[in-house]
Amino acid sequence: MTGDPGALAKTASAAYDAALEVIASVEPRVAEATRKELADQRSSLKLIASENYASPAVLLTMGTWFSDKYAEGTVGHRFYAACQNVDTVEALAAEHARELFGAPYAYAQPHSGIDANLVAFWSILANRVETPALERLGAKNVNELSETDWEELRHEFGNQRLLGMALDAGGHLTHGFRPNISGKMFHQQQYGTDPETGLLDYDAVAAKAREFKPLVLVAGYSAYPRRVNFAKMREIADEVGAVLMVDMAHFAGLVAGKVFTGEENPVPYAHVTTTTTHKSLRGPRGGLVLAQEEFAADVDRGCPMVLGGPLSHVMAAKAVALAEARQPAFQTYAQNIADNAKSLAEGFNSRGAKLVTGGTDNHIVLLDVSSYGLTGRQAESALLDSGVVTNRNSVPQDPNGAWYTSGIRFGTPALTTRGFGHDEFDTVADLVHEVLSHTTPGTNKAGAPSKATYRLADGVADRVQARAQEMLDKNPLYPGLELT
Ligand code: DSN
Repeated sequence: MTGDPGALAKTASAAYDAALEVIASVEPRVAEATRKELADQRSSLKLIASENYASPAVLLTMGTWFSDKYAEGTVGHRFYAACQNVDTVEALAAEHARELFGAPYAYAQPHSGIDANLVAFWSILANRVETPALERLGAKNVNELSETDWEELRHEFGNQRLLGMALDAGGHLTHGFRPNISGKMFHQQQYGTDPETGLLDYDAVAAKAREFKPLVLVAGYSAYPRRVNFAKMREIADEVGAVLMVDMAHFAGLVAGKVFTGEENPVPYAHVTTTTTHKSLRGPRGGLVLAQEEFAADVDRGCPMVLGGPLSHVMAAKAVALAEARQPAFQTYAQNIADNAKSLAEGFNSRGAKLVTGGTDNHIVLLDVSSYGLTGRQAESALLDSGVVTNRNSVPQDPNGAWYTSGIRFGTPALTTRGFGHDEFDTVADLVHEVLSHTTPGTNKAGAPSKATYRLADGVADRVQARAQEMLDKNPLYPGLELT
């Protein structure tokens, strides 16, 4: 950010006051909930690994008349008139993304991570299935296909294979999980992690890929607390003739901030890379696709192939956030995210807690709460009672399944934005340990053991909240932003 932070905070305060007054004149309950959301976020320890706090500049950019504009198509090639200003912001978002990540091509339209992944899947299918089939059938595009040809093409689309990381190993549901469309549109198989270490076993991934021969090999995770070697994943993809797609939604901030470099930076190795823009990247809620030139034209067909009209106000905010991420200060922020995750993991380890893989080298710490005799659901609720906001998560081969789970996932991006460092994260580990070691499983109405109910010893929530508040007060959210 350039300019005097104090003066900018004052200006932002006036802007939000004015906005809330205008909103309240129509629906005061929305204005009230908006105020309350800020107060709630300010007074809790936000440790959800996929959340962050975007800057006032990013937030304010989303609240404009760009929201009113339709702009299906691509920059300079729209299905609607008068898109000159949308062209400006979309081109800026794409330019910042290309420069920041060193990608040949960037597409800023996806509304979310799942949309970005859908765009990527369809671009890969178009590039590797549709185009060769059209050539073989002597057609320029699908409109020239006969009914029989079209049937054949549909069959080819429907018979493609995808290999992704299993959900309970830390993968994401869009990486081929059965209840997600990715698990229905592809024949899918999953790779897991080593049962002893919890770490990715590249030889096992390679063996599975040789046997399954997927069209798409997906790398990336939402709950794996370790770095991935993308050079090795590309080698596996090349050996079996697969396209390497990397979903870096969780760790895009660590790539942008040059914490993940060399073989840990997916962008040069993946054919197509997807991300969200609101997690460690600290932008607006949205998605982004980066691609090698070979896939650019197919990614560009994302809207209207699988996306509705672009959210121009969000693309404008992506441009602002990506500009922020290109500042040197973002590299310091990204390094702090990773250092703080280590501090949190050490804090847990020194208190005897059990971590999946034993630690972390990214922004995630995955705590196995079975060592406290709890399910993830019980632990998540007891922590929330104490002002600690986390989410429950499966651990590898989780005996409690994806609903109750045995894990709690912690992430450091949000509190790092607030200014937390080593000592604060050690205290966070202490507070979590205090809550969990004073929580006992409850019973259901029939008196049988329950995976959901729990009892938190008296006084613990208040004690933990008071200690958390001290740290929160010292590290204010949006310093200087005061609503009247
Ligand atoms: N909701 C995101 C996360 O928490 O990881 C992924 O969908």
